[in-house]
Amino acid sequence: MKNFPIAKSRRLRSTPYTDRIERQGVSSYTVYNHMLLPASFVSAEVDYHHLKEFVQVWDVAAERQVEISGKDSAQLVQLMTCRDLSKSKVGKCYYAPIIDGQGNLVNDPIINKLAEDRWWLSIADSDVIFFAKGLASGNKFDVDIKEPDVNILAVQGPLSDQLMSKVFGEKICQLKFFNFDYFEFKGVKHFIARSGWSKQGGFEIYVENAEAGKDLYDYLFEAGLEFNVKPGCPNLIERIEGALLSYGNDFDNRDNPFEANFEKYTNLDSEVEFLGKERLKKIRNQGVTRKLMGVKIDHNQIDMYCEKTLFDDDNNIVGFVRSATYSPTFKKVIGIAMINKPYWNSKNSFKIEINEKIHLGNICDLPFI
Ligand code: THG
Repeated sequence: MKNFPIAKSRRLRSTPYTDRIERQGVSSYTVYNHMLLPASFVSAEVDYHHLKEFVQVWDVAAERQVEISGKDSAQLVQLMTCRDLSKSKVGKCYYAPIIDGQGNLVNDPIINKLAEDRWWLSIADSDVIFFAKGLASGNKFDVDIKEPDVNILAVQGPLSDQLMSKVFGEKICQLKFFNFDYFEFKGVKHFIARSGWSKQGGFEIYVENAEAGKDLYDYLFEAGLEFNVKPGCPNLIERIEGALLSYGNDFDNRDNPFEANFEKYTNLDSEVEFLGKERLKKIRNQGVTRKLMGVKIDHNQIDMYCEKTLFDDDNNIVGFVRSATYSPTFKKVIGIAMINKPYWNSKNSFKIEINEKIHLGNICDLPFI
């Protein structure tokens, strides 16, 4: 299928770093939260090998923040997620599914607890702010809800501790996974978490002052020369291998948290109140009839513009591939698929049509690596 350039406008928002990544050679964009999100620089495969060996700086400003503050903020945040936040602590980040009244998924943000009455929901690609405002109005909550101008820079890759300690000082190496703290660069304090949408390790800098952020961006490349730093972005190959899920690709509002393997973040036995709780208890008791699993396909190329159906030998539907890519590590196509229960045994094989030809594959557990 032919690719087309994307027509920019005010509605398709740029980031404070857009002119920089364009100078550095961004080669494709995707759209995320109505904002430009880089999708490749050299190529997904070249970017992938570099990410696994060195360190990259990513413009992930499209991971927007929904700030919820005020007297009833903790109650509203808890109402939106099936993860029990009653023992949550300031300074910690919580990966937490957002659920609607039907028990279906709305988003999968990282929830950052800034204070007992101030939260940032670092959202995936759906309009959580209107969901939050609707719930606040309907419940007459005393809260303030806004999208602050926060533009995240992620530093990802095995050399990220070395680069970050050179810029922010040794202390940053003590920061634990999914914790945040404030670190200074040129007199400006930045909110930094040890997190990021790769399995290679790293940090996310929640830049609140765009001018200071651009200065920091440039310095990361200057200081990173000795570590072979390059511009990068969330990498399709790396994130599928590590099974980092993507709302809108792997799961969406048709799916519940059990189907999306979010049991770990679904707490139905505590006292906290959230949307869809009774529905989710029913689903848990009945058990789900499909869930996300891995697939490996004996082929070297796949385009994913829509779900692709998997069939067994009798042409029964096995499931649907939702994300896939060629993996240079496995030397075949790997993907994340919604698999029907009769086929959960990971030895099952299937047929799939790619570019009018039938290929064979088999089901496997996630993650791949
Ligand atoms: N960072 C920030 N905001 C984000 C993302 C991010 N918003 C959008 C999107 N990514 C949200 N989705 C995810 C998905 C997975 C993870 C983080 C955000 C993730 N998962 C860890 C894993 O699967 O290994 C587990 C985390 C845990 O168990 O606590 O990191 O990347 N700011």
